[in-house]
Amino acid sequence: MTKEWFYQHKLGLLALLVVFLAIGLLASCDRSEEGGGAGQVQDTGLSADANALAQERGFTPDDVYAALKTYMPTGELDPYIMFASGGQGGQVLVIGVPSMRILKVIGVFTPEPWQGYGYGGSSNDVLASGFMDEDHPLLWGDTHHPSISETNGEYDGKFLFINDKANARLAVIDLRDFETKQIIKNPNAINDHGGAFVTPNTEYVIEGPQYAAPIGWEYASLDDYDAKYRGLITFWKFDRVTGRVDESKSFQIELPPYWQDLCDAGKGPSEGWVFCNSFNTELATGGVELGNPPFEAGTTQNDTDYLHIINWKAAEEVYNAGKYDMINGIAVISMQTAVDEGLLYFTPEPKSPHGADVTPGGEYIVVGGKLDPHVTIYSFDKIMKAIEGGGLDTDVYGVPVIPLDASMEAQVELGLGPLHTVFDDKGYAYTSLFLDSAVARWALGGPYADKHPEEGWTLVQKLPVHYNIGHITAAEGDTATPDGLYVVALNKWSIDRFANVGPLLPQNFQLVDVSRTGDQMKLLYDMPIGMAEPHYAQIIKADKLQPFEVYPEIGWNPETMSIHPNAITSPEEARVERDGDTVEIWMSVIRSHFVPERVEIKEGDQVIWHLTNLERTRDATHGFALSGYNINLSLEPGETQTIEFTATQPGTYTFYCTEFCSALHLEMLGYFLVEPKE
Ligand code: RUQ
Ligand code: CUA
Repeated sequence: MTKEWFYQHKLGLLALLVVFLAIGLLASCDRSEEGGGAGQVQDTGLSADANALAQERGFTPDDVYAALKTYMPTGELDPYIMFASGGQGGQVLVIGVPSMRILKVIGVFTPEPWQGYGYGGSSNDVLASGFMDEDHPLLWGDTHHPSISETNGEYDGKFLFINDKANARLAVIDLRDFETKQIIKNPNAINDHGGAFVTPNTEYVIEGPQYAAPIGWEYASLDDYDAKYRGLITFWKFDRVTGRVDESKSFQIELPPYWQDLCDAGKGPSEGWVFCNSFNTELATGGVELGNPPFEAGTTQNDTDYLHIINWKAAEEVYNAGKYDMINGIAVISMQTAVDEGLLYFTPEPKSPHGADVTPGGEYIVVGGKLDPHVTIYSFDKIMKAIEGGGLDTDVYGVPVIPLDASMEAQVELGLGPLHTVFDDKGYAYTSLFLDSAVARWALGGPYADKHPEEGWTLVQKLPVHYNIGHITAAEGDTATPDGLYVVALNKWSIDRFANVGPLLPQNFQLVDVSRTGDQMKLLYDMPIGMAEPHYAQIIKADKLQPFEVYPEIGWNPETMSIHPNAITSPEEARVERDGDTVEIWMSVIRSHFVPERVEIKEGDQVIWHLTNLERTRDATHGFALSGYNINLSLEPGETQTIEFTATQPGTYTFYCTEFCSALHLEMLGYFLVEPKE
């Protein structure tokens, strides 16, 4: 039996094992009732120990199935990798699926000492590029929606994008080293939500808006809400070669001050279009303390809000034709131009909607109305026919509105609080039901109807989850060809699922097995997230990721992804040079010493310190912590970093390696002596 054979038949083998075990459990129950011993359990293929343990812990066959599905023996790697937002922690979590082991926390909007992110090296520049301005640093973010770069509508595993809802920022992570390379502060928006998500070939990374504000968030009284407040969707042009967003080729479209929410990009027949929910078509401005209805009541008066239907390919042409205004350094297509050029349409959507998700083939858009027990399915084809038919009425801002009966394909009643929908390879959709605390599996119709035994547009199963599910994600779920083995429920509350750790509880990711059809969804695993509240996540096949094992060459600068001009390649090149008040240090770092080990300077000196990790061995990372100066680097094999500071504090300081890199790691240190001025 070769290893390959085993892997190909792993699922079958697992199923067999479970059947055997179930029979074994039943048989051994019978035996114990008969007073028989456990002597024959070897027949199950499991050891007597394993069988006894399952019995001792009272495992059902489902428990054993779940355990076998999620267990990874040492050295075996997860077939999927999940990138989850780190919520108000501002980071991205990297998690193996199905084991649900946390593999990494990527520092994005918040400094992350473990990676030396924001403590002296080039990552300081990355963080600083996302500040409001020099005097107003932003040292955290609220990450919501990670988005893996795509080629032809499939995750390509090259880049990851994520938004910061709190400050309207976008981050670019390079998946060659899983490090944040760029943060952009949106020059015209102060918060965002419906992003990041990408067009099918990552031409653009889209940042949708949330709470309306004047463009450029200039002061305006809420009495002028209708006239001065606006929504704003941004199309960030992504350059794969530089691995950066090119702000000079990006543009925005002004939208009415409805609160645009989640968006998704069309694909296949709907490629070139973007679909965004909205709520607060009531234009409520709050003020419960003044006797106005609170926002939660004011924004939920209307039975329907507007699904925004935006033609980004046409918008790109309008932008290329120069029909925009430059506002705060970026091109903004006005609402009037958007209407005149046929870039923007609405269709009603019930009621206070949240998620808008395009089916894998791009034929339909599924919308979950938080206050409506249905999901509403729109046909892109019908939308196009209605637009071509013309004669549409408009909303108060002059945007054409396609009547619901002209755009809708179907509605499926699922239960309370439908939010987000993801898809599998069997023609099913999975919708999170926040109020019901359940995952609804339902059968798609149209071209998907012959993939499953059920009738199209029908509810198939509701699986309870724990508790208050927000987002839901599926293996390769946002691609044109989802995998359909696993779904993860991203639950907001965990209540009683884990040991009490005080009044602030972890969130709960629940892994669900969706490999079988019909009502056979099964809960497999509970994973506590004790570091903020993740929103969305995406799951990619692990073999699509090809990160570096060590940096390609000694002297690699992760910021530029090229050789650092101040890299050195051997300890012999290490040195200290003084030029007036400026002291420049070229330091080598290798097990288990720094060269030089003594750095002696004078109070007030300007210090420029280049450090190169000369290691070529995988995992031979060294840290560099400098006491008293808030400096802490992580130097991965081959990496070069530069830190710059003024030696304002005289005294005797130490620098040392923070990674236990060798038996003589504790000896990996040096003295930094700052001689006081007279
Ligand atoms: S949100 S729970 Cu994506 Cu920010 Cu829906
Ligand atoms: Cu290098 Cu410890």
